[in-house]
Amino acid sequence: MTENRTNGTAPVAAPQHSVEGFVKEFLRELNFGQGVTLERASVNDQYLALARTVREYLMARWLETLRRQRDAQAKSVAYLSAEYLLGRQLDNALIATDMTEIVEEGLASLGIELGKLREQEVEPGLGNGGLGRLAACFVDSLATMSVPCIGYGIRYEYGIFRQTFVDGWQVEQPDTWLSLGAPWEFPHPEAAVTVHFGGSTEKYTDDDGVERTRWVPAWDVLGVPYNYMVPGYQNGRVNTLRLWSAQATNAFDLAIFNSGEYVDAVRAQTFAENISKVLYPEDSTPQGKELRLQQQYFFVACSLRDFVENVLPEDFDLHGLPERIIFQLNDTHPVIAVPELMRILVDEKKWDWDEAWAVTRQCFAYTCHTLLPEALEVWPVALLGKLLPRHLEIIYRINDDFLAEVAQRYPGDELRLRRMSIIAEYPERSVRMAYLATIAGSKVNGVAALHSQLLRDKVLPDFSEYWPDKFTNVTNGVTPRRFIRLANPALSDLITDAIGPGWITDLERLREMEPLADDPEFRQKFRDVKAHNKVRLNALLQRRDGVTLPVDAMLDVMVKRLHEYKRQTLKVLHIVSLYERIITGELDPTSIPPRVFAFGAKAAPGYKMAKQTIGLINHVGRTVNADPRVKGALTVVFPPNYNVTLAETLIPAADLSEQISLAGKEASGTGNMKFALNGALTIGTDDGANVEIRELVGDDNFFLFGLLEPEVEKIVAAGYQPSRYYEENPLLRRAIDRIASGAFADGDRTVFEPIVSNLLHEDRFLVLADFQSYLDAQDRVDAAYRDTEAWTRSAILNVARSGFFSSDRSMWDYIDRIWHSQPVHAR
Ligand code: Z15
Repeated sequence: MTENRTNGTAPVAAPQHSVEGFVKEFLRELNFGQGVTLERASVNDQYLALARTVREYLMARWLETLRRQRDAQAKSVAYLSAEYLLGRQLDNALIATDMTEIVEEGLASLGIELGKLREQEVEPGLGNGGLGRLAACFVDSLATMSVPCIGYGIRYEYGIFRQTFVDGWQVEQPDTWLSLGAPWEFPHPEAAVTVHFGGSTEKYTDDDGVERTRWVPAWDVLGVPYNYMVPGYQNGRVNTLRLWSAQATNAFDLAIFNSGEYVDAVRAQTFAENISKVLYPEDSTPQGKELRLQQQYFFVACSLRDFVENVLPEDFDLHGLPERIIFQLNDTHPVIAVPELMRILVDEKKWDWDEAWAVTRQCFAYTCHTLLPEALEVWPVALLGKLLPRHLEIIYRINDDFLAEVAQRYPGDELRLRRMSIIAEYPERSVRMAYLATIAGSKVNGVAALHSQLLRDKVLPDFSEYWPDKFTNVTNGVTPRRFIRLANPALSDLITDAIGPGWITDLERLREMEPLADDPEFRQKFRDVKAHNKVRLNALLQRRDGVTLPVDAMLDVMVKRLHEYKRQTLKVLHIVSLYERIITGELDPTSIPPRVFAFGAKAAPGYKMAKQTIGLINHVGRTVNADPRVKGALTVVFPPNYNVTLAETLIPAADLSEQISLAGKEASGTGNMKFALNGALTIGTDDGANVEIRELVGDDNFFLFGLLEPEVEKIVAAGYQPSRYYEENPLLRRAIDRIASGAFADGDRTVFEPIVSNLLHEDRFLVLADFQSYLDAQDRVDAAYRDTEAWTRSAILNVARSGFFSSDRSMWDYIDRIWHSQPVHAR
């Protein structure tokens, strides 16, 4: 016990790294932490005690990491993200500490099954989709690479809603992820930060006779930091994720209490706490709600204050800020940090404007994640000015200075000034956050090669002409720890047996497997792994949803947020077409490889068309699954509430990965990478990171279809008419007619009428234009799948050639092209 004591500066020691050491600590946590004996402990007691035990193993590393980082005074990355889609923590902590076997054995000696306790954890779903999951992968990689990083974000009390289906239609339930205890978080109420809102600004003359502006806010809230461990993979390092929770300030309460309005005071508290209450469930379609702007400013103001006052040493000269920090803006959600830093430097530290701007513009870099115009955030000036009057003034000043510069470079080019202004005039006066981010950022990057190109050419052409060197690309990646090692233990063991364990932190080494693609024995083992993963998936779906799937079928998977541009409808048309051809006797069901079509998708609760599509998938599924004429040949499954946890079992079992967005619309995609790395072949368009996947794995090992981006542009410019395709393609017509006939809605033609008429008369994302090409590609899939050996060879090559898509590589690229920071290694 004495070696666990500390004199206050030396870090604590971890419990003994042995079965006995673990069991002792676990029982101590059960008795003293949970207050129960082993025989009375519920599964939740056991899970909480286990989580607390595992985190003790990380604690010494965490404290040591923080100490070393302070000593090194290295440049840190502050990742500013409104979302972190973390997934379950227990398993990741176990692989990071290499404790899985010890824990399994230790628990077994107490009659407890580790698997049971794993299942007990509710994942923190503090994100919507790709953008939030990317943030989680990035902080994992930085910890594993020993790069100093703090992830800043919001501790939503309710994460992404839990999706249920009632009669096949999506119904949302609140995500009460905190209700059974939160063993992974460390609240620090004593370190709370005050954030101000509203009010007005006023001019005054300071002691040196300088004219200045100050903000006189109207109300404030407290930000309480909750720290989470971000363990590196078996490298003794633990970084920090700091999520902010909103609370009422005492002063705020007191004022109202003093007026005797008890009920108002309590209401005021709820008002403050609303700020971190719930994650906005829109992915790629911002809602422009005042509460959302409050959330954004809230977490950004807390984070800047925290970094400047707590992370940096006392008396740090902020002129040196760019040597110590880069704030990476994950999309425009945290861009209000730019005027906030200016406000701190100019109003609080009393710097000159130009001096402050010179520092500020070195401290930020901006990642754009979209090409959809409707996804680019704009805030009405009226709203922003009401909530953050001083920030609006600062934005105006930034804009005036910038436009003056542009006017100098392009004299008389009035139109250009209007195009490049941060302030849009129509349809209402508003702040274009992407422009502010681009002007303030030292760098601007897209998230895949094609996306970065289109960002330069289509979204920000004036800016890329003005600052050609500001623009760069960093192709996204995914963490191989969670998405291979943890999600696919069978494949991980097979790979490690073949090439050793180095691939887990150096994913390009998967290349060493390439020759094994030609080894029949290895191919058999690879197929055994897939088969095993399908059995595992089936067991999960049986437990979770009570469904049973055929195990010998091709597993064809489309999992991602429901969005029209992603074109789940195209997949439905494929299924309906096959179904229709079989029941009309045109297609012999035994002539095609049996397929299971799996979907996973949440729709934003207010997104009507997306919810219709969910209803359609479920109704088609119900009809197809109940029809004896296609039994065994076609099966549709749509487990509700697709999340990180389900992805971890679903993706390793997949044979075919559906990445079928309209070319030029999906910025990158990251699910596409997870599938390739787990040995699924992709059927996909020339879009986002699909382009790079295809280049790497090779044309023969990828099913490409659909229009290319420039062709899409041409067709749209010429006036796209979807009904033409309907009239000219009998297969397409038959599939659409079948839906229109009410065949999937008990004969009711009205139910899916909105989808049908949207396809025929609008079809913004050219589903009908790509239909035939998609069907042809699916025929190639069937043909390829029949040649088992060739298919397996392709699958192995997909794994071996996808090492580029590690988020470790993405992080090296950020360091290289954007951050110029250095790892801090042990000692
Ligand atoms: C989101 O998840 C993405 C973009 C957004 O603009 C928003 Cl608000 C949310 C996704 C992209 O759609 C996807 O293509 C990309 O892979 C992901 O971000 C991570 O960059």
